[in-house]
Amino acid sequence: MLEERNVEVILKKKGAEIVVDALLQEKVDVIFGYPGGVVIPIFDVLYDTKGLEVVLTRHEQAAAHAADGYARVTGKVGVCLATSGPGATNLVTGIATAYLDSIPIVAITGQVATPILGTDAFQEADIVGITRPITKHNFLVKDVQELPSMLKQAFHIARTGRPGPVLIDIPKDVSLGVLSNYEYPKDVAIRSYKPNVVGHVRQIRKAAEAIKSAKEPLIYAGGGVILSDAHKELLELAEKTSIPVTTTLMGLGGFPGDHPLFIGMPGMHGSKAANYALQQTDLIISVGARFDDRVTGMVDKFAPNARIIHMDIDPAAISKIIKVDIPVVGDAKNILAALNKLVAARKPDEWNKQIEKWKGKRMFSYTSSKAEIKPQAVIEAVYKETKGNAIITTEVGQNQMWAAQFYKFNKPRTLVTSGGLGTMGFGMPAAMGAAMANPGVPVIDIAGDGSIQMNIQELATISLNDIPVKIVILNNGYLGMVRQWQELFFDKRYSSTCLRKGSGRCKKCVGPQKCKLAYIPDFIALAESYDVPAFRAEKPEEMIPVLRKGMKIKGPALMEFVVSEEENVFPMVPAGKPIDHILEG
Ligand SMILES: Cc1ncc(C[n+]2csc(CCOP(=O)(O)OP(=O)(O)O)c2C)c(N)n1
Repeated sequence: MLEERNVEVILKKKGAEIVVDALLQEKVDVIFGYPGGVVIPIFDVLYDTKGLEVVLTRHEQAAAHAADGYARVTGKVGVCLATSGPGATNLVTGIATAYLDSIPIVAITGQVATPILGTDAFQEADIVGITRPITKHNFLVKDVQELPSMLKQAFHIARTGRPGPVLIDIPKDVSLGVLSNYEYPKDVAIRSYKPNVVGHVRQIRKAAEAIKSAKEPLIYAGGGVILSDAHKELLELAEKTSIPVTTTLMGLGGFPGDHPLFIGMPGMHGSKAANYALQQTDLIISVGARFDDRVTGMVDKFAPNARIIHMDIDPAAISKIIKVDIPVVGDAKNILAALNKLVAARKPDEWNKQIEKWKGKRMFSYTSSKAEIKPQAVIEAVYKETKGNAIITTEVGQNQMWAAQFYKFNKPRTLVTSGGLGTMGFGMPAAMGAAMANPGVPVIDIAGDGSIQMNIQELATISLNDIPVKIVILNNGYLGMVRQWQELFFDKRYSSTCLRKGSGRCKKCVGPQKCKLAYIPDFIALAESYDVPAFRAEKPEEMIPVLRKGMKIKGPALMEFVVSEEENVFPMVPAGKPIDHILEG
């Protein structure tokens, strides 16, 4: 295998060669990066390395998101590479995004040479210091001797336990330094880092007993189910016990979205059924979910009647926000497999009937229109056209919530979204990573007109590398989600949320209906300038034809849907309120 990948077994290697050899040994097949003075040695080695593709993004933030998207859809470690100083700091948002969603990436940064470290040298930034709170671990390599071991540790830490981003900062003299007895370590032993993957048997038994005695149990699953590939075990538990399932935004796809036991996601824009069920249940079976405040609302009023079983790989997540009764620390797949053997079967009963009533015919609804394109209708159409066989990435805002509500995620790793950090500009670069990892699978970025502009330069990357990403822009002319909050809680004072020409200086926004200012940019002209085919739909009857045109294209395409400007995301629980205080629009 190694020969095939062009790895020469020689003992004497330069630091830069060691970095690339480590990538090959870790089975990395694509990295996303941007060059600069101190990383030229590494890019130079990559120049003629076979079996490892390098994608030049147009911004380092996009490189980090692309590595993240690649990791989310494959379960493998994504890799990005940037130069020192501004290159490294441009990675920060991408690293923090991966950190909050527990995504394994290794970020490699160049650094100024060790003798001038700490002197405010040209393009020097203390990236190890800057990223300490947003990485699972980070390394500054001070000597080429340490490089092989630190690279090995970086990959090991990123992918084991609760996954997360690891940064490795390599000064230029280390990349150029020579090691005469190089060997890539086979194993790592890191003192004080031993993630517990097998849940404690006694705790699992207690969980099984609690499930048996519960009258109104509810499964609450999060991103951990997807990260640990525990979806089959989760399905088995739910079907054996007939317990309804709610998944967080990060957990969507971890349980089939069209399954009768699925009751939607909970929280701020969650389904009524999920929120009412959480408020009434007497037992929450939490699997790899972390009780984010977008889910709990007011913590003191959250799930007042419930005992809580919390299965999580990270002991620090237990009782961090909500006090837990039965903690089970370990890998969700292992724990669920053990639990499934112990748990008693349960038939649907009054509780299931009650939940069916809350669920109603449709978990989410909207008023359709013949006059204007409704954003929700676009998402429904995307689901219909793809039959659910696509990877959906999102930007952040209303577009993200409508994608979560109106697209049914039936398989794990089909939704790629920035849940924890809520990073606008995430979707298109993440889609690049997802598409590179999954040739042949349609990858669609659902975008807002604000978010897409945060990394719009990546149209160049998808165009020049012919990465077949489809971009669906829901253009409402506004930073919609913020405008929604201004409408509901700030008396329609639309301060700095209109994206029209000249609007930045409007001190009194007259509102979307009356405003006659022109919209810029012209997304179609912009995409075409990057040689990306682009289509616009302005009326409902244009929606399906435009979608079909864009989807039919082999390479990348952009589809803009001019949607109704004042559409809001409902249901909505106002921030900080108990989750059964639901606004329905
Ligand atoms: C980098 C970043 N800056 C600011 C925000 C705050 N924010 C959340 S949603 C949103 C509006 C998004 O607007 P748009 O992309 O047009 O999407 P829409 O809500 O209209 O679908 C903003 C500004 C954010 N999440 N990320």
